[in-house]
Amino acid sequence: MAIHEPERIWWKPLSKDERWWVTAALIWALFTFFFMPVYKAIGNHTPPNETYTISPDDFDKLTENMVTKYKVGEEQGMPVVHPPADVSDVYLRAKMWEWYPILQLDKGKEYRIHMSSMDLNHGFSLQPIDMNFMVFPGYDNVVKLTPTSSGEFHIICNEFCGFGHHTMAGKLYVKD
Ligand SMILES: [Cu+2]
Repeated sequence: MAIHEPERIWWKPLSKDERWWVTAALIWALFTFFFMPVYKAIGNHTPPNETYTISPDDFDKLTENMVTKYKVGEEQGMPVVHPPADVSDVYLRAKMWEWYPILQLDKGKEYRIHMSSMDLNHGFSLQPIDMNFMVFPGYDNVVKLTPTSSGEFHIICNEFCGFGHHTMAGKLYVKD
């Protein structure tokens, strides 16, 4: 038993202010809850829902195949790949701790960017426009993307993936 016994009435009727805030919070929570599926349908930047299972080896082969065919240059040992006009499927391989290869895309053209990981979960984060997707081993996630501005973009990993996580930075070029 406490030295000073607490007051027995622990619940008091809500004051007018409290009632107002609880009501406002409830309305907001319900609104966001029901708006989620609506925004999934009408929003134009919802996450991809095209996914396949693929072994890391097979994905690696597809990536290497693309690199061999469409390589146009190299930056510090990292190939730069520019797929021709009739090719829209491109591959981006994530592994500890690199994004491979450097993709060079054309502005206004629609691409299907396949992403997969060779080891563990990574996070694709395109900067500075802040587009984010999870990249998983064993899955090929297809992101449909049409670049609307040209320039140099950076891909960082936003899912902690070990000692070299902070060095896991890639590049993406968009040409006019
Ligand atoms: Cu990573």
